[in-house]
This record gives sequence, structure tokens and C-alpha cells, in this order.
Amino acid sequence: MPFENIIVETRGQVGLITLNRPKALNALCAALIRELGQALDTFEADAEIGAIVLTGSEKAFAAGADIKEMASKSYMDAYLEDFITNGWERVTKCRKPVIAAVAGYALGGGCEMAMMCDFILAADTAKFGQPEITIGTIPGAGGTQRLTRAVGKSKAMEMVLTGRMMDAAEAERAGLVSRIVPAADLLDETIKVAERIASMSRPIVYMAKEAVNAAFETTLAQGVHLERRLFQSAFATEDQKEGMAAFSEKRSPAFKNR
Ligand code: CO8
Repeated sequence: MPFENIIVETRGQVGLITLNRPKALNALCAALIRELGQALDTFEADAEIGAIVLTGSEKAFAAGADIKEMASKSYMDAYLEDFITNGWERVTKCRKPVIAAVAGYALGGGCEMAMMCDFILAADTAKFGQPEITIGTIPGAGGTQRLTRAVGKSKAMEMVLTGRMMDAAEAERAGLVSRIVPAADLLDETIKVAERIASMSRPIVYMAKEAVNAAFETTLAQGVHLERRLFQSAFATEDQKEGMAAFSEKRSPAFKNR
């Protein structure tokens, strides 16, 4: 399928989506969000794909929602289109893990998109921020909620109220990113991580992701209860038998995604 705003490739069992609007620092226009949704649908339906990587360019993961496209919208346009839930949150609905590989700017909707992914690997050049306040608005794709959960109230509040950017080192210290990689190695390293995830048992990966995500949606007691049920259901899979047998027999497991 030809795309105009993204590049879609596969690397073994990894689906790779590269945001590709270089002239606009990958600003997330409606057409890009539509294409991203289509690409995610395709990878979700492809049995060969076990994990997805979302990345941008050296200069920008994405510098935000497309300000020029948004600028003249009325309240009623925004309300009727519901342009945030409608498309933007597709990435949060993926069952397959989605890893954000962020180099350069991840601002506004770009930071929000990265935070919708399951985790973020950052290049040492990465810069995160929610600068909406500087253009007379507030984060609208989950930034006030996901940034606050990721880095705590004080830092999130300062960033949202001032528009200050945080560099990769601060983002790692604050827990926004899982780790920092030299910019030149970012994509290779992220694909390596995605390949490792794709080599695990698919249903067990789904269970693990569902259990961690529950930590953001439920009480501790409910989350622990869900984890226990998922843990127990892992024993109904062939892959749990294979994984534990392989450990005892001192060999690598051959998971069948069953
Ligand atoms: N939207 C549209 N165009 C953009 C955007 C953007 N977010 N960011 C950069 N561009 C364009 C610039 O207009 C410029 O285009 P042109 O050459 O035609 O003038 C080109 O990209 C290059 O940008 P700069 O010349 O500004 O590059 P610099 O290196 O000087 O600066 C910055 C880089 C600091 C990243 C700067 O471009 C910047 O401040 N960008 C805007 C950042 C921002 O405010 N982001 C938040 C946007 S609002 C948002 O994301 C709300 C999300 C809410 C949910 C979304 C629902 C739709």
C-alpha cells in the first residue's frame, strides 16, 4: 500500500514504521495519523510480525500535531471530528508491543505519541516536551495524564506550564524512557530489542503487556488479581510447557505461539 507520510517496512519479525514528513519535522497531520492506523492494522493482522517499532528522523521523532492544519479549527470542528480519539489512540489498542525509537524532537503530540507506545528507547539527541502552552493550548492526546504518570506531578506540571523541554539524560532519570542509546545505534538497537520480543511466545507476550498496562488502569488489588489469572492461564499454553522443558534440558525453547 503506498503511503505519503510514513515508510512501512519489515525487518524479519519486526514491523518498522518511520514517520516521514521531513519538511515539517514529522508534524502529525490527519493524513499521517490515518496512514499510521492502516500500517498498524496491517502489522497486527500479519502473523509473521511479533513486534512493531515506530520511529522518526535524526532531527525529529515528531514536533507535534500539525499546527498549520489545526490553527483555524473551530470548537465544533474539533468536537465533531473528535480528531484525537479518532485515530491517534490506535497505537494504544495494539496487542503487539510497539516500541518508540526517539531521536531529536518529540514535542506536543509527538511526545504524546511516543508515550502511547509500550516503551521508549531514546537517542542521546532526544528532546521531550509539551510546548502547547506556548501556542495557546494544552496537550490534547493524553500528555497531561501519561507524562504525569511517567515522571510525577512536579516535573510534568513544570513542563506543561512552561513548555520546557527535557533532554535524554533527564528523561531517563525521570523514567520517561527505558534507556538511552547513541544516536547512530538507535534504530539497530531498537530493532534488536523488538526482535527479542518477537522471538518470545506471542500469547505470553500479549499477557505480559496486558498485565503491565493494567497497572495504569486499575487498583493494586485488581491489577494483582488480573496478573494472577493471566499467570495461571499461561499454564494452559504449549509454550509454557516448552519454555520450562527447555530450561531443564539446557536448550533454547522453540515457541510455537500456542
Ligand atoms: N506543525 C506544523 N509544522 C511544523 C511543526 C508543527 N508542530 N513543527 C515544525 N514545523 C515546521 C515548521 O513550520 C517549518 O516549516 P517551514 O520551513 O515551512 O516554515 C519546519 O517544520 C521546520 O521547523 P523550524 O524551522 O521551526 O525548525 P527549527 O529547528 O528552527 O525548530 C522546533 C524546531 C523547536 C521543533 C520548532 O519547529 C517548533 O517549536 N515546532 C513546534 C513545536 C510545538 O509547538 N509542538 C506542539 C504542537 S501542538 C500539539 O502537538 C497538540 C497535540 C494535541 C493532540 C493532537 C490532536 C490533533
